[in-house]
Amino acid sequence: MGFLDDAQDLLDKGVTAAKGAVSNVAVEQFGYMKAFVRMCADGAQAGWHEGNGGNLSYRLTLEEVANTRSYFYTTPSSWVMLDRAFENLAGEYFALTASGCSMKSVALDPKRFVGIIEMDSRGCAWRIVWGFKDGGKPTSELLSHLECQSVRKRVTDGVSRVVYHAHPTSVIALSKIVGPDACRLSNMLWKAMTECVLFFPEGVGALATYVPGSEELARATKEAMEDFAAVVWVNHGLLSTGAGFDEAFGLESVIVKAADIICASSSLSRALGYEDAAPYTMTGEDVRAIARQYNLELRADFVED
Ligand code: 2HA
Ligand code: ZN
Repeated sequence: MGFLDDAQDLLDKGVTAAKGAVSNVAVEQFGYMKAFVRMCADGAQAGWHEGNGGNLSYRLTLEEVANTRSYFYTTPSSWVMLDRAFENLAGEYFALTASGCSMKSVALDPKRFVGIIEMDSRGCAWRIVWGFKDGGKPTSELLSHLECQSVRKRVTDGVSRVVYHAHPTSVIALSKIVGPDACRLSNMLWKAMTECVLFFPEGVGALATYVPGSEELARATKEAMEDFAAVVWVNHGLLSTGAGFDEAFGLESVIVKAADIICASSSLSRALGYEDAAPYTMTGEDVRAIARQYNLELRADFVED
């Protein structure tokens, strides 16, 4: 190789390295990616993500895609076919946590533990355009995320962008007692504290025990998400959705707090020898009164007195 060839080679490598270095920094500096990474850390800090439990997805806005595009891989991964088409997700881009990653590690190396996928023009295949460095791939619950993203996008006229899944102890404990009964679960949560009906007047869905990551779980979740912004997976955890990161995390936090209160008050009442688990708990009328005052669309047929 002559001097000129060597020089060109160095130049090519330098340009590639420089672009890589810039892109590493840049995508992580975008507001949506910072918020994504912070939410993973917040969930881990809250104790909702033992081991590699939980996952997060975010549907990028057109502006975010335009700003991020120059940092996408020159050669994206090959397309991965899905079993069905998600027509209303055609051409969308999603940031997702990586399969097997621990939420507490996401902030340490976002380009490894987060990736961005592009959906093809028919919504029936995806490919990696950024992140998932060192051979990573999207969360094992990718199908559930796509089903939720698709339904929530439709029922909220495009407003919903975040799907968050965590394993909060009290919610899983409560799910063992209540089971897959959305009406009973919603009543218990609404009546645990006044904040609940303000956050989820439509109630919370509840699904039976399914194999994590399975098509059956994704399909059942899709049906529940037609009616509810949050769904409990019995014996497994909780999914919350929202327009932005704060909204989805806020919804998750309110449900977890209500479940904490139910667990705490029932064990306190037992310890004190009370017959009733919570003699002063809210009534159906208390729930209706809050909904009336704040003009909320309460799922009135659910409310039990
Ligand atoms: O391990 O939470 O539901 C990730 C999960 C699967
Ligand atoms: Zn899980």
